[in-house]
Amino acid sequence: MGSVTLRYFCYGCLFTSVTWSLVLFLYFTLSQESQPFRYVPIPGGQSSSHQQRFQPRFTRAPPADLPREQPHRPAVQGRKPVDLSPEMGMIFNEQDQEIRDMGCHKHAFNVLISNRLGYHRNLPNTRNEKCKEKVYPLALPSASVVICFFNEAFSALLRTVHSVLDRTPAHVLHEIILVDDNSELVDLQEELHVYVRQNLPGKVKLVRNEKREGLIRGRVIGASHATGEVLVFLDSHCEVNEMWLQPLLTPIKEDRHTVVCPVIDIISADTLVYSPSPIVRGGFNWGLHFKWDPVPLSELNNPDGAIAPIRSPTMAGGLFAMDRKYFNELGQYDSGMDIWGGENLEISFRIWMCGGQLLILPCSRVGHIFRKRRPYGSPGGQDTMAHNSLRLAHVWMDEYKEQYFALRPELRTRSYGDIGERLAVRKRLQCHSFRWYLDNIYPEMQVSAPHNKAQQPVFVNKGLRRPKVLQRGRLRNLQVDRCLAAQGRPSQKGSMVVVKACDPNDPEQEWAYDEEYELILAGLLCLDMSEIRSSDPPRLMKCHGSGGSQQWTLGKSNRLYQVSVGQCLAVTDPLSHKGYVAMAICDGSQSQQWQLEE
Ligand code: UD2
Ligand code: MN
Repeated sequence: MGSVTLRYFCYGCLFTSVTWSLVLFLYFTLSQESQPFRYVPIPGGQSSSHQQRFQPRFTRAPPADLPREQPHRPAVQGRKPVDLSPEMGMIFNEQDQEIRDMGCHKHAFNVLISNRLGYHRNLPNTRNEKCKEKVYPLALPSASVVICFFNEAFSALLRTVHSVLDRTPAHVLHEIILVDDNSELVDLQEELHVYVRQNLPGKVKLVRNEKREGLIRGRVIGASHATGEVLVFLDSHCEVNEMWLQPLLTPIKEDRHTVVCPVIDIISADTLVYSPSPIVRGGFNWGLHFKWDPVPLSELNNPDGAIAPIRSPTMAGGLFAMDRKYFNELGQYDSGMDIWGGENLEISFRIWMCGGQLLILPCSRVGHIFRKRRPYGSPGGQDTMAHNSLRLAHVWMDEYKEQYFALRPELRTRSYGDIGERLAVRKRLQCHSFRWYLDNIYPEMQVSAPHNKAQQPVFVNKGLRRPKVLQRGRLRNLQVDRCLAAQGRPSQKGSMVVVKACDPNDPEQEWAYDEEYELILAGLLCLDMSEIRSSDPPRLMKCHGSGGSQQWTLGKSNRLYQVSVGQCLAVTDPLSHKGYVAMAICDGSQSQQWQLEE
């Protein structure tokens, strides 16, 4: 599982550098482009809008305009797109808490916010301005969108589907194929069936696997039901942005051996905030983990500059479009691969080595909820990433598989099933060698002597700048008249915080509140709230700069609201000298009143 953690770490690090202020700026100021097609609304739906931003209200009764949801079944939501507001994360009662905690456990993202957002929301326009000037052919190949899912949160899945219906011109959208990979959540199955029948007739097809196949065979099954000219694969927790499909279909129309990916924008798992990704391209390391790389200058050196297609050595895996017949000719996927992992590198190597090309289209943007952990395992508990990587190493990497084995010597003798059919694909297509791929497509890849250490992923954009401090001082609790400080040393990672007698001369009591809504103690560590267990107390952790668990709003109301858990910081037992604090449902009580004073 170590390898799996690394993979997620890669994602996390890439995105930490997207500054919160930029996100907010983009989110709240940029206007939307006109929409070429809208899904025809079904009359009678409720609508909701959220005008009040950054002034959370702290009553126990939710504001009337906040969409309510039932624990397991989000109400059929309004058809009018809503805006995300920070108060959507607030917890008003035990039911909210339960939805949030269950959602975190089952889906590893904030289902409370997802449900309140509903199935239609406005997204910030994250495309480069120059994209608006691009003209795409009216006649484009028709697309079958394939979405394979296992135990997906209903609202996230439906938002994925509706975002496609809302933002895709009808004439290019042939169909949407939903492949239920034998999900175990009963209400998901039943509700979805009813919802598709009642609200999504026509273009949306629902297929259910009789047993869990995993996303790789799942996608092949989805593709086998498709009849459009181009297959477009999406994860089940995405939101497509304006004009997402035309930039993808155009290069395929020009050359059907071109496989294309959108830029994958970031939807925060904690807050559901949609923010732009930097333009990067796909690579990998010798542990066979996908990673993002900076785009080499040679790629940016063309007349179209920032919006030109970028040749990418690999794809992230979840979001891409490919001519359907070409997908079949090229050998679909390796059906000996299970559940999750490795198929993205396998198809990337295959595309390049067997005569195709893989491009990222900066003018196509699709958001994806990046989770910090995968909320599901494999049926037999196996490490499917290792199994799948072994298969791809043995089929495609020739002598370079030694680079992998140098890092994973325990896998040298591990069995990986029959790869005869895959070797036959390679032979049939007369593919290049892996050496050719490295020399021509990924010359940046360092080939290390087998005894060298693992290559560390490249973290683009990391540590570009420190956010500006807005306010400094001690954080005094108004009820107990004591100040927030580390329980141990302020430099000790993981230390809890407590309230102590205020001392204006003690630098260890000085907090900085910055434009990214972080609270930094003594210039060292950030106040952080576990995203998985909201019952844990907040702790001091290394600042990660990506909001969520380290994002606090400190308004005029004196409440210290944690956006990621939707709760307020409170002194737990005001009469005790121990000074413990914890997160609690925001109730406006004295124990939740804080002042940052210089
Ligand atoms: C990334 C890819 C994902 C896939 C994976 C490697 C992106 C944005 N995502 O991981 O598409 O290429 O790397 O394998 O590039 N699912 C099933 N059955 C299963 C397990 C998962 O249908 O047994 C579905 C799942 O509901 C989701 C999709 O497969 O819609 C991808 O799974 P994920 O979101 O857990 O993978 P992710 O984004 O971490
Ligand atoms: Mn995903």
